[in-house]
Amino acid sequence: MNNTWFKEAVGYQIYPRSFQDSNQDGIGDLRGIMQRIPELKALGIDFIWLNPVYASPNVDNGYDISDFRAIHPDFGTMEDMDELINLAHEYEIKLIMDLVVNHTSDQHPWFQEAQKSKDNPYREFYHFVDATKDTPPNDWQSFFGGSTWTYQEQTKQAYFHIFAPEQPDLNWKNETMRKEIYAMIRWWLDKGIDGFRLDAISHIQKEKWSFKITDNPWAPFMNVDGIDVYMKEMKTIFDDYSCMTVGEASGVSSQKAKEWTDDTGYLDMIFELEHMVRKGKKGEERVDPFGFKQVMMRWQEDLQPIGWNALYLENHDLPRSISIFGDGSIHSAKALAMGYFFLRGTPFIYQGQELGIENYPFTDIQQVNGQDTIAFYHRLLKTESKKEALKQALNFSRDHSRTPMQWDETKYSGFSTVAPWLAVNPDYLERNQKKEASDPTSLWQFYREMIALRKRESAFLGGEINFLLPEDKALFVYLRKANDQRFVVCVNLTDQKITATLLAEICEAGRCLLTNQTKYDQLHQEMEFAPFDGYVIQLND
Ligand code: TEU
Ligand code: CA
Repeated sequence: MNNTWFKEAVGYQIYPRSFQDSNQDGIGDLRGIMQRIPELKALGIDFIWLNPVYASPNVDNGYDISDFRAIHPDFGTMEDMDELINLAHEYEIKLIMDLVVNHTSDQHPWFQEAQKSKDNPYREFYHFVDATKDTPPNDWQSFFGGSTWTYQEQTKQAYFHIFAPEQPDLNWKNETMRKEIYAMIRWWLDKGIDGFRLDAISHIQKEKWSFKITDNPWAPFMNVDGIDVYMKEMKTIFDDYSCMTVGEASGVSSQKAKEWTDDTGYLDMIFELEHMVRKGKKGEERVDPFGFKQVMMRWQEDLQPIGWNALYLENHDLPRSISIFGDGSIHSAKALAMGYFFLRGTPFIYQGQELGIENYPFTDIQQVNGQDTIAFYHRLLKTESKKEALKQALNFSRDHSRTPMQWDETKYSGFSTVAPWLAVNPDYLERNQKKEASDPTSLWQFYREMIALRKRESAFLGGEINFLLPEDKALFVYLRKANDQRFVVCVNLTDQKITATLLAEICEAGRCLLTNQTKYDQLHQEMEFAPFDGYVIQLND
């Protein structure tokens, strides 16, 4: 099916728990999202990716699903969901949902049945293997720390999970299980949603249990051979509905990504997880600008001309980009924004990124919600002081991005009128949607302009991309071209002042379309850049 609307679209990721509370219980919900659709429309986005809103015991904030066809009461009802889909569509905003099918919750009826006995028909939906209390079937390690196996005395077997023990992995070899999942996928698409973000999808196939881990502890479940069978099977459903699909595909290399995102690929695009390369002293690791640039160039080049990229700087699993990549200033946030937004692919904005929300100044582990951060902190305590353990754990904490949205200057930032489930970042007084919408120099306005510009110029959509100064450690420079139109994007990714020698090719006369500096209409061959300066310039024909 040839439906490529997503190539011209800009996505916006909503973390429902923290977006807008409509019934004043401190938790964001579906009706809250409905209230804020006009603000999203004003920004200019085309589709929403909604993090999980399904029934869940919330061991992993909704990524442990106990009923795929039910809405968690915190978020509202199925009627609310239907209304949200309709309302978004009225505003010509599409909506995609998270599809979490690597695992379920241990409270899902399938798993509840499965653990009853060895001959329960649902046993085969999961991975159960003979073990003893002290000898798991192998030494594989989970993403959240600790063994991938949890032993059950009753049947003298252990079950397999690559995340928390409360998230048992589904057995994709089982055809009955797959049919159930496919029926569920159709059920949601029949409701009228426009596609899915496929969670942890590169992990559904596992190596044989005898596989020995060497350097990469997660190798036995990273894009393992044989995954194509399941991906192709799923693709037939996606094609039936010509819906949009983006996979979270860690471990899929940029070379392999073609199989995933080419015209005949399993999905429309994938999120790679390589570009937020961190470097520096423990606890203070920042994104390495040159590492970022190299990863981006490789992915862009490897997927050109047929594959397609999903572009992002933030999501609900990462700290805030302005803090770990920029220097906290709006100036730096604008530079980062220009750097990624005009690459070849579909840009995603994570809620609050467009406002410049920073990492939360946590001072105590009690303030943290994320299980992974808390577990990491306790592991660190074995060798580090409390202060050091906190610093290191927070440097990677998911909680920074999960604080409530900042809508206005009122108490609790317009998110709620009661204390929210996670504290509001104190920077809300300066960085909030209402204030920024009325300030022409704000980051929110800058994003709005970027979105409009991207839509106006086809070179940013279908055009080819060429990188210049590939060896330069600070400057990220690329050209986009289509139908005789040429655009240069030139950004200093570092917090250092630099002088660069630019190629004559990009210093021709033109017109500055976007910058966070003085508007030069022409770049100079010998040019000075203050920290995080950036320009988007259209060269004359
Ligand atoms: O994250 C998955 C995830 O982090 C791994 O797939 C990733 O490959 C690994 O950390 C590599 O470094 C998703 C969700 O985004 C996250 O919020 C959930 O906790 C997780 O899946 C489990 O469903
Ligand atoms: Ca609520």
